[in-house]
Amino acid sequence: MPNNNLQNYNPEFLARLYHDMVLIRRFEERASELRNAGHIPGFLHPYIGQEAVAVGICAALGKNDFIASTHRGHGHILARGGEPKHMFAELYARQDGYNRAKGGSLHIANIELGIIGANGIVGGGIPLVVGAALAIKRANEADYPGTEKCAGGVSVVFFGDGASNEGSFHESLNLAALWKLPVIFVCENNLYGEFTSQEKHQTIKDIASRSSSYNMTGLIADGNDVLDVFHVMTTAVDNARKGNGPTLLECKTYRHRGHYEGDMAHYRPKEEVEFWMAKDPIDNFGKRLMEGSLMKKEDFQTVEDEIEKTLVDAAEFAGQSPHPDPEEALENVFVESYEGRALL
Ligand SMILES: Cc1ncc(C[n+]2csc(CCOP(=O)(O)OP(=O)(O)O)c2C)c(N)n1
Repeated sequence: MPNNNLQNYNPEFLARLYHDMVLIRRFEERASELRNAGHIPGFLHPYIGQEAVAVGICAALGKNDFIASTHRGHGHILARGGEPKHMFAELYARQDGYNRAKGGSLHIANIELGIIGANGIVGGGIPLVVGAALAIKRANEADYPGTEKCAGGVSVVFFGDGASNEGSFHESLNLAALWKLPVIFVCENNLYGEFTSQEKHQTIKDIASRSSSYNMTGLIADGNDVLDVFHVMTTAVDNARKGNGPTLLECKTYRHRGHYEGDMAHYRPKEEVEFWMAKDPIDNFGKRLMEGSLMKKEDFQTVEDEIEKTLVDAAEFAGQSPHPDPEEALENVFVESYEGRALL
């Protein structure tokens, strides 16, 4: 069983974790610049500060697994293998975006990568992964045609502390526990739901404690320590794959920026921000890799240079991608007919 000790891991794996966290951070910084330069319409919800969660969780997943994401989802998609060029194209609302401009920043989905959708509806992804987990369970039991491809998989949802107050959260945990589904509910507790601090929107400190209402395993990880997240997630994934049912995994973390791009986040005390900035997941993991002689000073620059090139190329690709044809607007839109009449 892996743990938090660097020496227990393959150096390439550790370097990959570091790389992926830096990729997410630089992607988000560049997205913010591109939005301010007028290339990206709509809201952006930066993931900066929470990178260790997406990377640690996705590193414990395999090909047959599913994730669902949130309005703050770029990090999840990148950690699951999303390509920056198709992500920027989606953010630019262009044809080469993952969803041909129909999703935008908040709704990227890609079934090939096992991403069943990011979601602008807070808590919206939680019931979706319960459905995916039911398909996995049926596939494992081989009694339901069409589900073979997801056999052996697990289903994972990311959501925030705010979402853990919603009905969809409680209903989903209840059903997943009752049916012993292979789901991991990953709560990224960044201490704020929009502009409201956790103590002003719920009475509990540990959201993982809500697992006890559903007779479900609850675990807590240091969400700013990528190895701790990976280690705790591995336990949850093993349990789900063995048929032992779901886990509520709370990752304690912090977003460095405001709720969305442009929010100055004046509602946060200075000391709190300083405390969490000192726990920066990338700086601290980089220091550990240096101290453990797993990366040298020049290796960090190589990572930065490679990512810079990827992002410059990706933004250029997005800028050159055509705008979608208005004729396509109603493609992929499904509406039930009413008394035999199509509604569209
Ligand atoms: C159902 C629903 N209610 C309200 C909103 C408006 N809203 C957008 S983000 C957000 C806060 C979500 O907080 P949290 O779940 O903690 O996620 P975080 O933003 O911290 O990542 C709210 C209330 C929404 N998008 N959907």
